[in-house]
Amino acid sequence: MGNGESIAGDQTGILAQDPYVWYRAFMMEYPSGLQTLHEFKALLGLQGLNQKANEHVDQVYNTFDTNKDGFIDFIEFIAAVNLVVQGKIEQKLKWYFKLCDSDGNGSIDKKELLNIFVAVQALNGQHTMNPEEFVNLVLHKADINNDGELTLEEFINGMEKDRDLLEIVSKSFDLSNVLKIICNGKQAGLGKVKMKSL
Ligand SMILES: [Ca+2]
Ligand SMILES: [Ca+2]
Ligand SMILES: [Ca+2]
Repeated sequence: MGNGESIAGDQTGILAQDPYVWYRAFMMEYPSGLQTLHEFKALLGLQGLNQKANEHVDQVYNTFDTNKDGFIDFIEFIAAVNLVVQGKIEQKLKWYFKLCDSDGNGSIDKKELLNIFVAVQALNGQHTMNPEEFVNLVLHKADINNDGELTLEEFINGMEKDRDLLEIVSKSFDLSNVLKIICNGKQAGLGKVKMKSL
């Protein structure tokens, strides 16, 4: 009985489906087996964003596109689903870190944290917390050496030590809504079938 799964433990319904269900949904929506950045944005209703917001959405897309060929294929999609839905906390935290560290220098500064927080909120269509507040809280609790940046170690240790912080960060970076939209498609009949089992 690990307690590592409790964060995603309240996810039921579509997100608890086995990979075959995800596979069918993905292939129905993307018969070529590939999803482009354009489709990703169209599906989530993210056209016409300003340049900055656009860049952050690209960044989220790029973390899904692990082989960097410009498409999200089914394997990458399932990897993202597994991580977001069933991943162990440490895996998720590493992924969040990667997501935040947009210049890839191995630490997250205030601006990076702020940008990605705003981007993920936009993707999820939810605004649960003031971005400034969020960033200050995370830095206040996790920036052990007080240099205004978080290393991977500080980030992970900070979350592991503080359950409340972990919960806030997990909720804030939770992309399961995005995955739900991707898999339910726009008006897909498949989505309706699944709703019954919720
Ligand atoms: Ca790819
Ligand atoms: Ca950085
Ligand atoms: Ca630091």
